[in-house]
Amino acid sequence: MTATATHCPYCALQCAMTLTASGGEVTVAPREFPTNRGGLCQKGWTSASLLTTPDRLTTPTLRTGRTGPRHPVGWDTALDHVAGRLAGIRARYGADAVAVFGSGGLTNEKSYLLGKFARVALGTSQIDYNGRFCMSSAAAAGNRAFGIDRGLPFPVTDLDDADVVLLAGANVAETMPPLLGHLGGARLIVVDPRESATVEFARRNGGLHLAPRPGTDLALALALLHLAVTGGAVDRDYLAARTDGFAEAWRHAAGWWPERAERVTGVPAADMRAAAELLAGGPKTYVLTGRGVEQHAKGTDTVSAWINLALALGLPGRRGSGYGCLTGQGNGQGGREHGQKADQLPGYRSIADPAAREHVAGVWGVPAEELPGPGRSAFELLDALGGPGGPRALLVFGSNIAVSAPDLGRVADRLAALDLLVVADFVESETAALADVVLPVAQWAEEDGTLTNLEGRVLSRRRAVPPPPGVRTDLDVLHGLAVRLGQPAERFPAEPAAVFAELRAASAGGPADYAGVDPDRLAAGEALHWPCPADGPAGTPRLFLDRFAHADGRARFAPVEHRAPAEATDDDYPLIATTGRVLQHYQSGAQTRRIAELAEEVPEPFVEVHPDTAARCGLADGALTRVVSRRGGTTARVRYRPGLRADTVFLPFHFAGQGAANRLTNPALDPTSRMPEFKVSAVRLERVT
Ligand SMILES: Nc1nc2c(c(=O)[nH]1)N[C@H]1C(S)=C(S)[C@@H](COP(=O)(O)OP(=O)(O)OC[C@H]3O[C@@H](n4cnc5c(=O)[nH]c(N)nc54)[C@H](O)[C@@H]3O)O[C@H]1N2
Ligand SMILES: Nc1nc2c(c(=O)[nH]1)N[C@H]1C(S)=C(S)[C@@H](COP(=O)(O)OP(=O)(O)OC[C@H]3O[C@@H](n4cnc5c(=O)[nH]c(N)nc54)[C@H](O)[C@@H]3O)O[C@H]1N2
Ligand code: SF4
Ligand SMILES: [Mo]
Repeated sequence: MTATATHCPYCALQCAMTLTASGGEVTVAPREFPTNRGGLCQKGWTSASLLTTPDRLTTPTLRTGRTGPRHPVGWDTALDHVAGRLAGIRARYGADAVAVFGSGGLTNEKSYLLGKFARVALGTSQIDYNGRFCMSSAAAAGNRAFGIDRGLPFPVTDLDDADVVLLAGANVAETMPPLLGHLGGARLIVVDPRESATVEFARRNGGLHLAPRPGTDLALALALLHLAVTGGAVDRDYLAARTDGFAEAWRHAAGWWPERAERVTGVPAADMRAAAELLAGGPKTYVLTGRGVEQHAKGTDTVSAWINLALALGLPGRRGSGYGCLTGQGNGQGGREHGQKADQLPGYRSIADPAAREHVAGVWGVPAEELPGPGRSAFELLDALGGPGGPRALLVFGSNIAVSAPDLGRVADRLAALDLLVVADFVESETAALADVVLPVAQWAEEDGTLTNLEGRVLSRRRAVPPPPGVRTDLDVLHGLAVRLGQPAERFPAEPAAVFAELRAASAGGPADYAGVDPDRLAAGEALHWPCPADGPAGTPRLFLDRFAHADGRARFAPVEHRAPAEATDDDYPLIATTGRVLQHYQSGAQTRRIAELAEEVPEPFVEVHPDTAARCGLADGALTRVVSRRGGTTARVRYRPGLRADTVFLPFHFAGQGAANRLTNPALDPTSRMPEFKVSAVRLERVT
């Protein structure tokens, strides 16, 4: 029996657990750690059962034609085939004809090597990742306001002492349950069109629920800023000492008195006043945002509006208060720092910055002028596949885009237009099912690696069991392909420790500096939060206490104005569909739909509908309905939800096929972050007979 201290495979809270392997079985036990304090959610508890799932992939498979079944082949055959096809497509159409899609679920080492593989071994600019669908709006708004993007600029345990916490578009009771252990002492203000599990939790502690119409948070945040100003809650000394741009931001908020915002958002002005009063009282106050405010065609400006409110109240950079964005995927934070984003090089450097290119090219041993420039963002990349001037081959690592991308009908057409689709996964995801080549890779408990949690703290995940025979790691796959594409073997190490050493050098001096993240100190469990420069102190648990990260050290208000969602309701599509998560399932469901205990609890697609709305549509609780948008339809079972706005329905996006919520969703993109509008689609409900 061996016990291994590690962390959960799923979300950004990265709860600590001990895995015990004994006779082919692996058991999970929670482990004491500041973020989870010995707690785990149901997904964490059941996570080990995926290690022995009966449909685990263990043999590479490929087909030579564009259709027909794939056949099992040896690794050499599979990698030779992929490398040969990639080289051929590149020779014929140019390097940008090959594209790569990565993931915030990958370890830091994988994210780093994937970005290097794309830029150096493939020479392509066409790489982006699923984090574009996840936190890119908060990242853009954070960079704009603070000059840096770290989800929480303070440790989670700081929340323990909070008096008031505003949670906008975050349902942490289902998406990070152990986080509630840090919120029990605070009055919560939850902003969500639904009476979510988090709202129920908030109510037990005298909290408030503001339920805006989806896509109207920007107006709500402007109104709360308006009330902060008219109520005298603005911290004028802080504004003068630490910020710029308040006057411009106020010019917009001045027009958003509460009664006007009530007409747009549906939130009673009295509730806004109650929230403003709570926020003004504090004194230990936090504003936290999640995907509910980000996944909009104006997500960046919406997050900026919430940051503006936090700045006006003087919260960021003050001990015991702050603004933070709740990162989503296991390595959602690290995954956006090491170069798998279209515009980025390791260390959170810009690929357009000549000095950054010189530094990273130096570490990689290639001429800087050979590095490609910025590529397309995730949806734009998917939308270009197989089209004129678009990529003709796609490699996917750690994402199930056939379920999780917006407007799935359109994405399916693009995937079908490719000459070559290669997917590395450990199960036959819906995306793998479409692939020409599927490469079976190791899972989280079968390999070593580091991740960076929602607090910017770097953690070690450890190998607890060997992968099944025949399975390779993602790093092995990248190594094998790079060598076949003519790269020197030592340039693409397959050992996580060697990759991490290189990552530290590549990140040195960048905003996300990992140079001082010493593996021995990590292994000893030391709390190392980036930036962690080689010669500096041991990491930075709290940012902004003295200065913000802009060159002048000051934070910036963003002059943002409300605007309507990209798509309007009308007589044919009278309701708004919004989408999100349930406790039992993770993302596209590729993992959790295979875990019996979770699949039994939430076995099938459903749509939450207010009983009055359901009655108007002639739909009983439990009836099947077809939810139809201007792009497509999905079939789901009606669940009465009295605590939901009557103009809104909610669908989880964890299901595939006819029940996939993303058949409905609108790929309207935020102009800055290029985040799609997952949270607002105009729909109608039809009866299914
Ligand atoms: N169980 C579970 N946990 C997860 C995940 C998972 O798939 N399952 N995924 C992880 C990942 S990658 C992420 S990104 C996080 C996401 O974590 P959250 O952001 O908490 O998740 P969501 O359910 O997408 O959205 C949160 C809430 O936003 C609300 N909402 C919808 N539209 C609007 C709107 O216009 N305004 C406002 N204010 N709210 C709105 C929804 O009703 C929902 O309750 O969760 C992480 N944890
Ligand atoms: N409608 C709607 N759509 C959404 C969202 C929403 O709120 N509403 N949220 C968006 C958000 S925030 C996110 S983060 C995305 C997530 O959506 P996806 O990117 O699809 O994420 P997962 O379902 O986690 O897919 C991970 C896949 O990679 C595999 N995998 C896991 N770990 C590894 C690994 O280390 N290596 C390899 N090679 N494979 C691995 C898993 O088995 C699975 O098949 O969905 C987005 N889509
Ligand atoms: S909250 Fe997140 S990290 Fe913790 S056990 Fe659940 S899924 Fe895993
Ligand atoms: Mo996410």
